[in-house]
Amino acid sequence: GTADIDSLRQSLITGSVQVQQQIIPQLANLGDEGLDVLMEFLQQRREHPATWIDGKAYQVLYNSDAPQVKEFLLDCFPEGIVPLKSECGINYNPLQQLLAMQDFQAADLMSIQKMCELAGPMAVQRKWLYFTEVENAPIVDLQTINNLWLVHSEGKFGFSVQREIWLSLGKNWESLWPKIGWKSGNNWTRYPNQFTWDLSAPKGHLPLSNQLRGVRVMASLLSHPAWSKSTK
Ligand code: UYC
Repeated sequence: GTADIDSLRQSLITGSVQVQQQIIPQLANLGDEGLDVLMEFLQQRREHPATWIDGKAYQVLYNSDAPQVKEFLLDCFPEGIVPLKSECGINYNPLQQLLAMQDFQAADLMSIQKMCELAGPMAVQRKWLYFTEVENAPIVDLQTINNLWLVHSEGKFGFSVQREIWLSLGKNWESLWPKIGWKSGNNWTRYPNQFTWDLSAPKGHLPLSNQLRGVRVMASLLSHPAWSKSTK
């Protein structure tokens, strides 16, 4: 009833991240009144950079059929909650949509596609990257891709997450692979079926970088100035 909604609304606004995480799905199950609270919540937080809690609330709304929600999103968040900044006119909305739907497998492929677009038509045709192309990728674009992953994965997935783990392991690749679920013992995780395409995956599991041509591309990516504190 109304009392439940009011107390959930209060906890959503004032609660810890853990509390908020539990309340969002409860509101999602309460029909129009729950959706109203989630819309109000997103609206009120829009001055601040989106967090993964905003991501959770947005995902509920994005996946709702309610006409008033569709209108609200078109009005207030036509391109999602992460600013889709690009230095070279790349459209990141397809990536934001796949992540909002939590289709991590398609989002992973889309990320590779967008990284190739960043590098130019040769890379788009080739469908993979040289490490020099990654080195030259614009900071804002990489941050946009990364922020989309962070916000839509409870902060679990993204290049910056992989970088933190890699740094914590002294940049040791052989320690990184099992930690992020890309290798088990002597066996590489096989693409695509052995990867975990949901939030039960280990931290840093996605997005993938194919290691078939060696680690230099991923080394360039994780060393990119996009992730150094001073530029953020
Ligand atoms: N694949 O094994 N991967 C592909 C990964 C390796 C291989 C794509 C990641 C090891 C082949 C993605 C891992 C290896 C293809 C990834 C992984 C290997 C392929 C699709 C764990 C063999 C077919 C996009 C490190 C021992 C395509 C793309 C080709 C595809 C990702 C084999 C995203 C993270 C060393 C044969 N693998 N990949 O890049 O290029 O094609 O022939 O990393």
